Amino acid sequence: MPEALLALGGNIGDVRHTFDRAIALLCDGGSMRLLARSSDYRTPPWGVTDQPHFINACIAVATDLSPRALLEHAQAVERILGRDRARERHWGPRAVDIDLLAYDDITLDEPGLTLPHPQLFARGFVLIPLAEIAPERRIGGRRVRDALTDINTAGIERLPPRP
Ligand code: A4P
Ligand code: MG
Repeated sequence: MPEALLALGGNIGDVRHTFDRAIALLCDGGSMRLLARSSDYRTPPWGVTDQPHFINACIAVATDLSPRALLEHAQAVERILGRDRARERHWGPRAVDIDLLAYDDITLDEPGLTLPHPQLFARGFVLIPLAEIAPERRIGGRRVRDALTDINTAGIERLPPRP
């Protein structure tokens, strides 16, 4: 079955609880199965810096959804959990953002879906949790663990598991 890597981020509400709900909704026992979940990380806001810190995490899933269907499923889960794109700023605060980082070794550049995710290697808040669950994975020819050495990871803090 194909494998996909997803990134979760948010900075409104009880984000860690929202992640639990997001993962339960994404992997509902049907077309997606959870293979791995990183720790949650507290990360300084990137892009727009005058906003609360984010929580970020990554998951690996096995799925028989196509990449497009997976993205639509993830966007439906965002909406269920209160995300309203029409009312947010680009890079601004949100309850939960779910990005598709990679889907097997598929390369795609279509309206609304680019794979691998174009910003993947620029963002410590994505690469650090990803390196926890898939350090040896090569994406677009680069090994995740190696990509970590090129980026700024200042201020990113791994959170202990919740009780
Ligand atoms: N899209 C294309 N390819 C993909 C893909 N592989 N995965 C399209 C997901 N989406 C993809 O995304 C914009 C459009 O990208 C979608 O319509 C989708 O079809 P969006 O989530 O609606 O918009 P956005 O999130 O405001 O923009 P963008 O560029 O995705 O922003 P980010 O990267 O999500 O930035 N700082 C920290 N520390 N942690 C964060 O998580 N997140 C942001 C938001 C800013 N700063 C942050 C964090
Ligand atoms: Mg996004």
